[in-house]
Amino acid sequence: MRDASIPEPDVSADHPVSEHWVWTGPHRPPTPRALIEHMTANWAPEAPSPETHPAAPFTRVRRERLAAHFAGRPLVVPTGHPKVRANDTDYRFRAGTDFFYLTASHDPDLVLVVSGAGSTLYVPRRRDTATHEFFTDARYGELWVGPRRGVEESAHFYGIDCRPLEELDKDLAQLPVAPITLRGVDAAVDALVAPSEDDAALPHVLSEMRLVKDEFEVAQLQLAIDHTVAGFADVVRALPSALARGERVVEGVFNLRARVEGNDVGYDTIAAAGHHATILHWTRNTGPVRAGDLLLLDAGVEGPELYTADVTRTLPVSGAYSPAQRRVYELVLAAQEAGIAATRPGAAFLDPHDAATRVLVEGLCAMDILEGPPEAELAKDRQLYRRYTLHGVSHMLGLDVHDCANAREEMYRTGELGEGYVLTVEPGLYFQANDLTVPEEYRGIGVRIEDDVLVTRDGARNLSGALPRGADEVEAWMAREWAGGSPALGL
Ligand SMILES: [Mn+2]
Repeated sequence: MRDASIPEPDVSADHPVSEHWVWTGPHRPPTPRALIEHMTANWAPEAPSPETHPAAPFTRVRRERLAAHFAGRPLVVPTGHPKVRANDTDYRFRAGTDFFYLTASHDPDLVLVVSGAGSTLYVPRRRDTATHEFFTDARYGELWVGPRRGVEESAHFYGIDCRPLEELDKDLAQLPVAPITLRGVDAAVDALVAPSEDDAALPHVLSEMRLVKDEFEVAQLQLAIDHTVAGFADVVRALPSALARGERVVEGVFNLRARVEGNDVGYDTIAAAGHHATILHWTRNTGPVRAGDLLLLDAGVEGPELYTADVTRTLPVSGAYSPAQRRVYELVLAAQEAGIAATRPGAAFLDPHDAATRVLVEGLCAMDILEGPPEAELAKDRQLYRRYTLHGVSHMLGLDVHDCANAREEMYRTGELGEGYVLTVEPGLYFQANDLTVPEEYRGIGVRIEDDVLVTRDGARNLSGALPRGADEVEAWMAREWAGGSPALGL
């Protein structure tokens, strides 16, 4: 049993000391001592949970590898705090990616210290039934926000030594060597630990470790992708409602699947109908969905362990591509096939991009949108095709949708692909509605096709291959979903 921590009356402020009243915080009215005593007594004891986190053996290996990289020098990795949405309401907390990679803990405010001697997770003390904050603190009190794992519970669940967060300050001051800190995540930690010239290396090393996905990560990515595939089918079934109510339906239906199956969406859903498809980050999703339009849906479920999918399909709202839509679609599909075929260990990261771009440029020349010949259009000092292709073809995928963003250039953009990397292959063509360089029949058409690809020992595996991709397959799949009849999500 924990001891009740009824605070002493606050004699430092302007409050009268009273044996009947307790001041529990600077902006709170006093609380009757009798009420505190009543609220902190006579609760049934908690049964300890025998559960351990399935990622615990993996996070241990990651921490050991990270410690070895820095020869055992202490490393401080915070997860950060909830972010304010407005006034006194916060967004739901989402753990810091690097911290989560090393701990699997979803809890806010924690700080991990990795060292050669072993790692320690600093966990805030609980505001449970033994404390007055249990009911006086709307932000942390467990009556308000539900139980949290404290020091003992976290140690068992995550398989790591834990200490009270309140001891972090003192423990850091006693380290024999100055630590290296992951900065920019937790302002309090940034202020607490003196800067080191080695701080800059830590984000690079963490991002580069995260390039290669272990077995747990690949399974979690596949899970997120499978739920995403189901979410795309949900959207197809909901298209009749979208015709009435617009893109909001598309976003809402996909995001429902994401919340039911996973943590959330991995990024804001892009539900872009008609010419909105030519706006790369159309996330307002306030427009209409019209018969005859294409719907570009770029969306990913972030799974329960925070790995996210990132998939795009461009669907004919009425169930069949028009001849002009189909020509653009099939060109983008051919580019994507070339990109996936170029994805293998030892290939340059940019090989899928270059392979897909070549196909797009050949097609744009054949459509008389580019003058040609393709070789001349591809020249580094020309690149006019970028008016229509707009973005790169690949990025790494994992805990972050644009994963491993702090990897050094030579390990990522100008580096090579390795076994265990997961990346997107997502060429697109975007013909703005007012683009006078494009034949009229193509104006306002935007097509992107995006899949999530695992680099294997001898090639690549399309983890999102279960979602139809060929134009005929997409049309047949939409017809099947509609024949199923039910707008319900099958949840
Ligand atoms: Mn993407």
